[in-house]
Amino acid sequence: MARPWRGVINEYRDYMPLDADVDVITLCEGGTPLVHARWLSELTRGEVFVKVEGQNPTGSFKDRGMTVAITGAKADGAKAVVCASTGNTSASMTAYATRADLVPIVLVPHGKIAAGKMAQAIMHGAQIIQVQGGFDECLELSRALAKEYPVALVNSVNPLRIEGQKTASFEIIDVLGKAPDIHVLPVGNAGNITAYWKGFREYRAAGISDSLPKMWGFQAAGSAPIVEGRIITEPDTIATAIRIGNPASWTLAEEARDESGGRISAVTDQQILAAQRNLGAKEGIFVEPGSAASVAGLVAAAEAGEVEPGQTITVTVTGHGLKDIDTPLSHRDPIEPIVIEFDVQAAAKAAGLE
Ligand code: AN7
Repeated sequence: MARPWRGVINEYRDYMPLDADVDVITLCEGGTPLVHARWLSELTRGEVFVKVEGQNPTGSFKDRGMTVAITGAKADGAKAVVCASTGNTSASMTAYATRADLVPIVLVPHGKIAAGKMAQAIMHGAQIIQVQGGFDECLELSRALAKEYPVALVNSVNPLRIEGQKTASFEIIDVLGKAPDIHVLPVGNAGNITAYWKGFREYRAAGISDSLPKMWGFQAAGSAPIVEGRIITEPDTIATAIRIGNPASWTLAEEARDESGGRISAVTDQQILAAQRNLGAKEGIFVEPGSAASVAGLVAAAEAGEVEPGQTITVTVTGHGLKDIDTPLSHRDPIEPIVIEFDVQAAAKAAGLE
């Protein structure tokens, strides 16, 4: 019998800055599928694989970092934890905090987080504070609370978050047997691009892989501070997960881009919505809008002739589509329901079989 997956701390223990006897707080996160993508492979004339992070316990990649951050906070004797969030961090943090008996305090932008993510934090028993402002203001408040009160900050400015999230790179190399030529992902607060780059470098330093990918990051056009080289004070995009105007890991993201010979570019909301639809309809993978930014970026680059043929490309899709069903449904033609009587012929007719 195959042994069960034990979560990213236990699977990658040698790469974790934790004491050997630490009490590991885990939901068995990680070990997510790397799915071959036919449509994207044809489009790029390469081999494209999608890293489906929506398969994590709370439906996003945040769980990889949260297991480490919460394990660390608990070991340090914390009683309460705080985070700012566009939604997924709060869903993840509240789940792990409750397992560790820590009080979760969550600051989110008022009216700007997807209903599914809000439901998660509520069901995990959090105190949710809605701030009149965006993510950047929420992060500023969270930092201040952690500085002045006995609460531990678990946003990705906490280095333990990065240590956990880097394991996605390990998994990609473990499955492919090599590093990809290009790795593509969405960029918001820029913790994840920083973490992937760290993971790819650590595996090469350990001699497990012998090359490094180019890091390609994509921001939403209305919230693209790194692309534009300036803080965006009123970021705007339907992809609320990455609606961030002043990323905490801005410089580290630029380093990942420049050291790898990669790029960070912008994609429009229309491109994001189209990529989300196509990934669902052509590959069978339903992701949230923020996650589709990576796919939208790869599609745009391929269509512009910017992808050399014959490359191995991995694309992270960061969160599950079910977290936000309102955005994609409200941006497509209304679906007329077909209602029939209890009758085989009526069903056959409605299904277009006769
Ligand atoms: C689905 O939950 O910032 O560049 O507070 O939820 O590492 O910030 C979420 C970010 C991409 C961007 N995709 O990652 C939060 C939050 C999804 C996300 C990102 C987020 P980073």
